[in-house]
Amino acid sequence: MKEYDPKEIEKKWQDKWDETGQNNATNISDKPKWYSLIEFPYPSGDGLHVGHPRPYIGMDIISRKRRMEGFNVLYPIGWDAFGLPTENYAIKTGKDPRVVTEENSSNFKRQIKSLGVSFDWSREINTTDPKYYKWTQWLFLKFLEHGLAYKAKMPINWCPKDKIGLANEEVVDGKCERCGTEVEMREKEQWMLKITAYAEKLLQDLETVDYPERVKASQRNWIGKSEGALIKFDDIEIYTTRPDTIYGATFLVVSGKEDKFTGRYVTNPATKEKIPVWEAEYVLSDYGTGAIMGVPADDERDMIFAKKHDLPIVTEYKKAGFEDFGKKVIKYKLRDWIFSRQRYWGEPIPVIHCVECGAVPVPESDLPVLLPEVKNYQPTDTGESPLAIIDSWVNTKCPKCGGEAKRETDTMPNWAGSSWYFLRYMDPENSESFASKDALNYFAPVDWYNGGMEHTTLHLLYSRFWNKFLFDIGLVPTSEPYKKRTSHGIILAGDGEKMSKSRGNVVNPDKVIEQFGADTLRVYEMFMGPFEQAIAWSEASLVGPRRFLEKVWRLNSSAWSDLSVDDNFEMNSVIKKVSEDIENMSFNTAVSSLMIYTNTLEKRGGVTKDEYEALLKLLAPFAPHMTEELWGTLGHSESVHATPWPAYDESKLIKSEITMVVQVNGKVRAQIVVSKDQNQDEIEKLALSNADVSKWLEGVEVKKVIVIPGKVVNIVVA
Ligand code: ANZ
Ligand code: ZN
Repeated sequence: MKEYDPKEIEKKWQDKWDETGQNNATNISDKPKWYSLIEFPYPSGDGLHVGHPRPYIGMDIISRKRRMEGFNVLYPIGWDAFGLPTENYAIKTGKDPRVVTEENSSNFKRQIKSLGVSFDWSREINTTDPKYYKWTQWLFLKFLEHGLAYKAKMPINWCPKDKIGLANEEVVDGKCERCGTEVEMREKEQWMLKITAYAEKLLQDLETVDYPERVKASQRNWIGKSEGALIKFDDIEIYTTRPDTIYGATFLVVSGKEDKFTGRYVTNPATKEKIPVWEAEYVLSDYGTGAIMGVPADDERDMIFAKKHDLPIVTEYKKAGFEDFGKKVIKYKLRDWIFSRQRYWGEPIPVIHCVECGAVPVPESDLPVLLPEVKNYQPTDTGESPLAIIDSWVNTKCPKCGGEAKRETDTMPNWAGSSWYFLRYMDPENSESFASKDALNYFAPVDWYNGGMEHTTLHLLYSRFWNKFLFDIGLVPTSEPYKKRTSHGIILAGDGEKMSKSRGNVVNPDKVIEQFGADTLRVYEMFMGPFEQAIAWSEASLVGPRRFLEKVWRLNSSAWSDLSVDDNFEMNSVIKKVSEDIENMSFNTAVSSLMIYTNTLEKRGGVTKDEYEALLKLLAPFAPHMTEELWGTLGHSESVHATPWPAYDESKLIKSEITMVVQVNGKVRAQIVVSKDQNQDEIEKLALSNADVSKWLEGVEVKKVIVIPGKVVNIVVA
């Protein structure tokens, strides 16, 4: 047997798998379907860093195991390629963003392929491909048709550096999420999607999906439902979640820029007393009615305000019933989604403005509305899209009356394409519809979706909204797009910081593969720590996984031991452990049990073929290339990835003999081997008669013997 050399085998098997198409899902199959999904990457100019593949490898392990379990597995990939970095690069270099996207995505593709991830490349999609965005535009028109897309003059968050309007979700601590510049407010006509119409469904249906509690909590929080009452204090209406405290309301506050007394008084409808009306910043203008009743006795912020301005505080007051005053209402913090961007590199919004007919949807037969070629991608300071200055594109005929009309020049936000991409994968070539009914009925919903925590209130909420709307109008078969969601932790650089080009701490997987091979990189990324936790990269730690793979390689001998490994506790328990760990994404503990098992086999100096084959199968999802190579050397002609996942025998999981520790007054004095059917009395006798134990019992009185089955015998002496 030759030495382990990943260079000789990895590329070879990747090409072979491409050739056989064994990683591709079929749309018609007798097998049950399984749909694994990762968040498709934005193909940046910097290429892949070692953090990108962590979720790909994790879901690859799930997907490969499912194939071995007999599923027809859909595990697709594509490119979420509209967006600012490409556009900004195009502005700087004058290069066409289409060319930039093509270059970047082919580099990403090369890199991902070299990792041996079992993606179905036959379904590769790209959100910037007109064949794709035709359907993004078509779906937008469905929202328009059903009154869920509308135009409104909105105060928007404006980033003066990126020259782009931002959704609330894209503003972090008053700063642009992308570049960190302080955000300004501007008034602009914007296209809006009415996600608020789905607030209740998005909230309720969280009960029906398998998401981590922290993901659910953050969606609930973002939707921000509260039940309260609208109560009129003369002509000022307030919103409160505590109408029962109305007798304690001693002042009223309306939203304002600074604390100030307006000079006005209104009547408290419960006490009939005149109370002062104040303005203050702590009352938000866009929540509730923008006015509150001040109940200092029960609300902390009101108390601080009352003390500061010497307002009356009553601590003893009558409690009102929830229903006594006013209308009961439900409020949500969720706001409608600003769906316009005044930029070039996005899907044109397929609407034509006619003086006579107003906003007219582009007819389906004229889709896609192609992005025109332009010379200048620079956004304008007036806030208009660069498309607005291309007269030949802007000026068109009204589809309704044929009169002079102008195209909408806003484009969609970069969240558009990712709001429905999981549907397109089911039927990516379809030119008649976004996906056929058959494909949708067979593959939907996604069975398991892994992605980052940072997308919980953006992409995850948006795509649930799109899917729910499409379900309601009968276009998709399930209301929820994803059955199960998990999140991975990010890989930090060796210095514990986030990997970034500007910090110069980025690790390129190409280099790691060159030095150690893709299988070692994969095993290392799964072994380095708990999958859902952030963890720092360590170059030095790659050696361990590499040695482990070499050990597995060396165990491959033609002289198989026929040694009867009795009831083979080890093999059955490693199968059980790895099978369960994979389902729980405890990839690190799965790898470590495989390492321990390999050491056991090596030390024993005799391995049966059954044991070795089970080891290769269990390792196959983690190290697909080397296990495939070794499987072939055992004389198999089929792929290891097409063999059945190993089963374990429950009855063999109980060891016939167990080693127990014997303690005398808490100190370990001996180890005894007992058989699994020995009873407590027999074990006690065995312990007391052991030579290493009995010498500690001379001349003392044994007070108590405690047997903890399978573990310890504790002898207490006086
Ligand atoms: C009286 C009161 C008494 C209140 C009390 C709370 C406790 P959530 O649960 O977040 O919906 N509120 C209403 N509108 C507001 C606004 N525009 N800006 C700031 N605060 C506002 O909170 C609802 C509560 O927040 C409301 O109930 C109101 O104060 C305040 F012991 O009314 B409460
Ligand atoms: Zn018209």
